[in-house]
Amino acid sequence: MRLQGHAGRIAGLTVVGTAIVLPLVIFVLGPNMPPGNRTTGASSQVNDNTVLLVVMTPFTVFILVYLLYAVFAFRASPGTELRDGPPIRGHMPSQIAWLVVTSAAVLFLAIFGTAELFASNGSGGGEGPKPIAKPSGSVLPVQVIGQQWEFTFRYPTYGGVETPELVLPVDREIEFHVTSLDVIHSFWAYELGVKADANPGVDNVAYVKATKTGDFQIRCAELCGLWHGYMFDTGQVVDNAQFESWIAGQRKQFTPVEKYLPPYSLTYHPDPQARAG
Ligand SMILES: [Cu+2]
Repeated sequence: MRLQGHAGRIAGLTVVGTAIVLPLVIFVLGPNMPPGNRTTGASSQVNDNTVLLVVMTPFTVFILVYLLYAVFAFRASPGTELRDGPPIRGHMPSQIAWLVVTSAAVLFLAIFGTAELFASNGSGGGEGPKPIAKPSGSVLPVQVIGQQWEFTFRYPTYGGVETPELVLPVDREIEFHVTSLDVIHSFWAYELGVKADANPGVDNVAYVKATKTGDFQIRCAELCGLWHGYMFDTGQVVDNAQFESWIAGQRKQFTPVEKYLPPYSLTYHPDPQARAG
């Protein structure tokens, strides 16, 4: 068979394969992609992951079709003498097509990815101390402090109270300020779609807005010493009234220790002399 015959069949099989796989990717795989749809950031990550999958589906199908086609169509029948095929010295139409198609895909993803970073106020990975993509409107700042081997949380709007629990109000834009007191940690709240580095001396800002109430997992995602694996917790997203009563209770409970806390600050520098005793 002539080369064009093979190319036509491979192209046809790729189109048919893509038409079958694409709806499965969009309607079955896409909605089940991590990290779910409990926050605006998480939903946006699911959308972006789905778009990435949709763009790569035709390429993946093409490669698999090509591989399988080659395995079956170009198989030497038993007993034939093995010889090289005729040499191929360039094929301008396919070279140009490949360059145009892959460049278009990569450029689209670069532009789409950049636009999405702004649309969802960062990727949930922390944008450093001076975020360039900010939500409009008011935010509730919540500080996340990593230390060997637990997270604590400070609420500057509520007198800088520090608590070992993370409770967030639903439908409010949260501005996490993630930092560390000792080594490098990583604040990972899977269901919120947030995974932000917690580095000593650094204020790492990440935004999130929970759209559903419920529990979420908190883990340290940076190997930070002996009890790193012990550094996990469960956080809660609750409605506004529950949040207000919870934070009032925390302020009451922690008032006696408040005088020992340093004033609220975006970073803390523990005094090693004092720590050494
Ligand atoms: Cu840690």
